[in-house]
Amino acid sequence: MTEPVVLHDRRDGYCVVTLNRPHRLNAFTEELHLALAAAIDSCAADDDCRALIITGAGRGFCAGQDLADRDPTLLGDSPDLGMTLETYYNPLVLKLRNLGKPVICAVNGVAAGAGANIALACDVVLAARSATFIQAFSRIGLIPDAGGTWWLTQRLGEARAKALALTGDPLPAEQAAEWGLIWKAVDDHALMKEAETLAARLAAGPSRAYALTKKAIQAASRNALEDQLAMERELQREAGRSDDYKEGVAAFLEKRPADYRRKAG
Ligand code: LHQ
Repeated sequence: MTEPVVLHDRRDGYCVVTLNRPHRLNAFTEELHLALAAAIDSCAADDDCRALIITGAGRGFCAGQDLADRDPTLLGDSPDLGMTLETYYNPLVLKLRNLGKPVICAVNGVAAGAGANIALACDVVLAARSATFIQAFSRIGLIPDAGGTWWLTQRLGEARAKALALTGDPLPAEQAAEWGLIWKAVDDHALMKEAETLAARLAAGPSRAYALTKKAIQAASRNALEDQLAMERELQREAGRSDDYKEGVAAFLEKRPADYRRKAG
């Protein structure tokens, strides 16, 4: 029996999705794209899944596009990589950004090419101290994709974005955290424990507020302050009408922990 290319594990309140092509450092094939998209969709549809962890099996997180896979390369003399992005990578980035639940990426090892940029599309990125982020594209005559030109420029500024993209040099996890590209670098052996603790904590939190927070923060970079203030007003109006807000305030006043996972009613 062949191993599934994506493992999907349901825990109490959250899901763990593991890219599972370790012999190829979990590089993306068409099959992996389809399985990952299905796993994220299943998390989206599952009310008991309140947070998602994405990680990789083996010593790498993801080496980007599988350069030996049929889809992008065997399209004759003039392959249309734009079509590959349009069909697989761009929808994946938007699926992660639009998922109304926190997505934690546990970067367990090297994250290269589109593998680095899919990690950076997640909401909270934790990385093993030994992991590196490599904008490997320039090594093979491509430009950063899967949002790479956006994440790097937004988070690091043009100087660092350009140097990382043009050189393709590995950025160690600790440096990535110091520069604000990711949330945190943690000891290798502690990575999954830390990701799971965070996922459990977020799964117990106010899920509606998390979804709205994600939406507002993602809109901030394209909004003028006035527009962002207006958006906060609308989203806060919505949050203020939620059961979670009622529960949060009641718990505060009653000096007890809030129970956001209770069933309404
Ligand atoms: C791989 C790969 C890989 C296949 C390691 N493919 N086998 C979008 C649209 C359409 C098309 C094009 O691309 C894109 C976006 C992209 O992602 S472009 C960027 C694609 N990725 C890369 O260029 C990275 C290629 N990999 C590497 O540079 C190295 O493998 C890194 C630096 C990630 C890790 O190096 P090492 O730790 O030394 O590992 P390794 O190179 O020995 O890799 C282990 C095995 O995995 C090896 O196979 P083997 O049979 O020799 O054990 C590699 O061939 C295989 N592998 N990446 N992307």
